[in-house]
Amino acid sequence: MTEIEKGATRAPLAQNFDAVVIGAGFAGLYALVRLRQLGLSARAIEAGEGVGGTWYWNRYPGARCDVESMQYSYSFSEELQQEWQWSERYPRQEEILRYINHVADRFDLRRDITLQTRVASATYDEGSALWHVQTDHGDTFTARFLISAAGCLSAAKVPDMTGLADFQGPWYHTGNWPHEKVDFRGQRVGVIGTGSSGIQLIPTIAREAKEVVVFQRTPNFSIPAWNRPLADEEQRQWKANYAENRAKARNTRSGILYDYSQRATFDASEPERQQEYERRWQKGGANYTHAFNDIFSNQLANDQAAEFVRNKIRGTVKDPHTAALLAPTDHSIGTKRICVDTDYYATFNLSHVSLVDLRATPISSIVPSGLQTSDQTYALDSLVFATGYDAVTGALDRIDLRGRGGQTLKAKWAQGPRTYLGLMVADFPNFFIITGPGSPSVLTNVIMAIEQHVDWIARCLEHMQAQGKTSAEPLASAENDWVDHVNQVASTTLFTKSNSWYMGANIPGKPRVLLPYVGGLGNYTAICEKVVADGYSGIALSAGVTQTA
Ligand code: NA7
Repeated sequence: MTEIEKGATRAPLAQNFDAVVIGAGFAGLYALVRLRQLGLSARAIEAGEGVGGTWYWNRYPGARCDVESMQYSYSFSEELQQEWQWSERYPRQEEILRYINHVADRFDLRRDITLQTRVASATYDEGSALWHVQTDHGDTFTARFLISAAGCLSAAKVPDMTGLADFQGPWYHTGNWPHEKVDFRGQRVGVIGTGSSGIQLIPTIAREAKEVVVFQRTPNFSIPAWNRPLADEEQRQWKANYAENRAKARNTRSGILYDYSQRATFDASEPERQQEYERRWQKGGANYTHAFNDIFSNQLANDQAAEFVRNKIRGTVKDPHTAALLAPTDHSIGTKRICVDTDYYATFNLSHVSLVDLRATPISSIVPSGLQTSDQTYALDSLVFATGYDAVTGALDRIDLRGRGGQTLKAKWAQGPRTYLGLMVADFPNFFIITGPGSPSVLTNVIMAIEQHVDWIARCLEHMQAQGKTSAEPLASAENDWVDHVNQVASTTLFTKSNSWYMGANIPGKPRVLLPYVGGLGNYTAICEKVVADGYSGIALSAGVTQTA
């Protein structure tokens, strides 16, 4: 089968594979590479018209990765990492999408991908020990293994707002942006949301639009990117030491080679602290939050790092009232995803850009001519929702996914996700999740996390092949222990105190749980390795159509 099968008019397919992979972003593509190496047949099912996942959909003006180009790329192929040339310190969405398309071609992956198709349901059949997968095209696939590469930030969330259907102008969500250029020239544009996406988009749109009104519920901390072209010499140096650099990165907390300080905040004098914050501010990027080693665990330490940024905001934004609104005081720095920007705060000095504080004057409704808050109606030609995602669990929640006894994953996770290592779920045999809840996922350079997960899954499947096993399923006790461990580590940090999407707090009714594992990628990898060394401890490996005890 080939990519030609994409498109709304094709006939439904029915076929058996060793593995069905949900999604063809970074995770899905690498899963295909590894499954093919094992000699397994596999099919990735992808909703987009092209590969790329999050980077296929997130085409909004200013979209850029907040991990540097030389690190935000696959490490599994030395040839690939040597041959690809990045152009800027932080990669633009277009460049990342070009890269991922290059990977799909280079490794001849397209023949195993069905595009423009969504997995609607996946049901484990205990009789045959196979997964039955149905798509929105009426395809029926069976597979022994079901691998989710559905992504952590792929279920875009447009808030329920009365009147949106009657809005006269166009509206957009950053996570589902049109493929053709949106022309904002001469327009009055309303932007709702000031997370990473809004913070990247607002300065970019402001260069074009006649007027930009930013509707802010919660301000976020943002560090300048100081983005710049990547010098040939800098790339050459990276590439000369790529293998070594990647190995080091994999052992860090976030899978990124940062300058992680070993010093506690109050071991430094006040002038030393200020000097260190300033040095990192001038360097730019999320590395700022590693200025001292206790920023995520000690409230007073965090307050120091946060106050430095608030002072920068006050020093940049000329109107004191706007500056005060932009300076976050409701959460600790880093406990909501730190943003990395180009000219974000300075954009509010432009006369055609204004900020509306939704805490003081909440949105009442969208009206045909614009947006109404509790005190005013704003006339707008177009609206942008930079309102984020049902993160980490949202993409899987949208699939009718059923394990033993017809139990849905949604029901199992009703009080919060339960996994073993963030990778597997009890009562869902042979189901693997790449960067699932309870794994480091969104707290890392996600490509490093993806590679670690896919490699682990591939080794598990290889082990099963060698041992003549056909079923892998975590023990309920192992899952319980892992969930307890994830929550225990979370409780030692400041993350659990913030109303962030890391905590599911942006989705009404979502259980309040720290979704990623905060123990760090290096430590997490060591735990996964120990599980392997102990003969896949916590996992029942069996042959035939047997049930776990
Ligand atoms: P985020 O970080 O979830 O930001 C969403 C923003 O939208 C945030 O400021 C929200 O305010 C705001 N929001 C959400 N719903 C509403 C409603 N109903 N009314 C007003 N404002 C709202 O999503 P992003 O796309 O920016 O970034 C996601 C990740 O992608 C990012 O962390 C990077 O990892 C890449 P709130 O804070 O909830 O008050």
